[in-house]
Amino acid sequence: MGGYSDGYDVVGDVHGYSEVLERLLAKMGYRIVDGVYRHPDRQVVFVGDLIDRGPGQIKTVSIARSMVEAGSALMVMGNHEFNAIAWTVKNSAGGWCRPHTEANFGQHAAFLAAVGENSADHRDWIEWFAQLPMWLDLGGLRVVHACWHLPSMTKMAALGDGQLTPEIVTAPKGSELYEALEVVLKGPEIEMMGYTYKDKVGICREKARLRWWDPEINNLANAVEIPSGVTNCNGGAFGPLPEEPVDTAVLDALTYEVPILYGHYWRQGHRPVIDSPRTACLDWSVAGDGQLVAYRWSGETDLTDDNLVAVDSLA
Ligand SMILES: [Mn+2]
Repeated sequence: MGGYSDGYDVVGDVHGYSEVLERLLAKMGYRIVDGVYRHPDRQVVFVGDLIDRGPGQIKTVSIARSMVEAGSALMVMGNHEFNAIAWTVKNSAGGWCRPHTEANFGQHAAFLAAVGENSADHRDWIEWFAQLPMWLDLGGLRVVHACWHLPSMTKMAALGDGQLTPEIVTAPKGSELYEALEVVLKGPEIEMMGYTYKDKVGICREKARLRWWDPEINNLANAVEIPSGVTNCNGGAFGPLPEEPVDTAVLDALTYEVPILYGHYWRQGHRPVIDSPRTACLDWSVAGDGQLVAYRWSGETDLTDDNLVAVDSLA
């Protein structure tokens, strides 16, 4: 087996679009040898969210798993793999860790239908998801599904050294452990200092997504991402937010000394671009007629747009 000395090809959220994944792997020079996609001197890293939404659920996870087992890929857990696990686990109150609501079922229906809920195959895939690392520190490169956030990672690592544990899966909503998992797999949010907005399903939000990937953030106005076209919770125009300094504890938790690659954020646009020389999102909405994107990293300390490779979802 090769030494993969030339670097990592980090692949964004696939969400069951196996045919698009196969086109991306082929474009990067991966070929099927003994039933497994391989490259003579590079290795894939999946950022998580292989499942839900698309037409090739089992094909997608089978491609990734065969590559991981053969050593031609690594993978971190996405929030969709975590939710798939939590869907099958009861909490101490007797309910499901991932509540079986209509909305949650809708998000997970394509995978459940493809695998057969409660089948032996279903149990086998859940076991495989459960042993995935929640982040990978590859020396000169860090890979995580949503956010590289040291305080949250430290809390979880104290239990499982970067692996999921039953305590983390069953942690009650609002607990420190629950919040730590949310930050790493779904991304951090911060309070808007009394400002509110109504989200697309009509829920009043007092927190907004933190633009953690931007090393320049320093005030409320530039630190949060607000969906376009929202109103405040009284129905009036939202914002503008004040340029008030953000809590230094929020900023101190972020780190940019090594490039960080992640998915999760449903970026859109004709051409993928990096967020900064140390941060790049690889989720370009393949499930929304967007693109499947990889970053081809070969040891550089500053990321560049030139190393992004994309294939269209519709082709
Ligand atoms: Mn995703």
